[in-house]
Amino acid sequence: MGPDALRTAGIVDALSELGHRVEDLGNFHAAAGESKSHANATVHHLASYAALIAMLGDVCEVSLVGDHLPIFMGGDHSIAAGTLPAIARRARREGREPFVLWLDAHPDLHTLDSTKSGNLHGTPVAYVTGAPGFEGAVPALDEPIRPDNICMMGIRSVDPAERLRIVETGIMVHDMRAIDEFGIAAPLRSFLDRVRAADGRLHVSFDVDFLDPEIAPAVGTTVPGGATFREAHLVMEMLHDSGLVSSLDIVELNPFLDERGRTAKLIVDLVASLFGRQVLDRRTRSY
Ligand code: HAR
Ligand code: MN
Ligand code: MN
Repeated sequence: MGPDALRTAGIVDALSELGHRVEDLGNFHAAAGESKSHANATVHHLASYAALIAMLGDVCEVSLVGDHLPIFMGGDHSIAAGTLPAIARRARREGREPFVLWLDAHPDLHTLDSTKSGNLHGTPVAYVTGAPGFEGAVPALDEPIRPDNICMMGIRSVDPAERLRIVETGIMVHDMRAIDEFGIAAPLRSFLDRVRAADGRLHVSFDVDFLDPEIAPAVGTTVPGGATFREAHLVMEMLHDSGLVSSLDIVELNPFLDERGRTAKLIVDLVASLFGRQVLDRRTRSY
């Protein structure tokens, strides 16, 4: 229901008003398939996860054409296990490196073996970076995304196995403590400088629980102490100014948990900031 809530909250009009031509390809569903068991018995919906990844491989081929900037609206963060490999394929066809800005309370770095909840939306980053244990269970990756090319922000809920993977892989993680101390602009600017220097193709994966639940209650896994209204808008405004973003996921919005659509409305406003809505017509400049 997340995508329909964003439509109702006016995502198409908001983007059109900014001068973009918007094409809504509608909803896609993965065939549920036979159930698939795993040695880790907590893992559930594995067949649907595998089907989702395969289905998104095809959908992404259709939407990652020309200079289109696709917005993949979930659903939960499992969709990133399908969008990221497709984006990486497209980047490499152009001779470029894929880069990912991961905005989330969680690093989603569990493997099928390490997850304790069995919730597969906690695993996409492990899968796309080529962590072991996915072989045979889900479609094989052509080529993993380099952990060096991933920057995470807003992180504040990390399980022990994920902590280890962060150390092992060297993924850049700006947790909320770092953002409190240094602000959100400096680490974002330094990541964007790296993407620009590498002529990288940048994908933004936006989990609604990146935001503080006081302003965005409509998520299943609320974690207090998230990004504020202005921190989130600033990220989006800086991303727009950078001109580097090529694709976007919006995930984990659960309208059943919303309060009169206010989370959906906030997300639409944030997407509008990413697509060029400004307070004043401000030239990009540094101070
Ligand atoms: N780490 C937790 C688990 O594995 C929660 C991860 C899934 N929730 C998310 N992901 N919202 O961003 O159960
Ligand atoms: Mn997530
Ligand atoms: Mn999350």
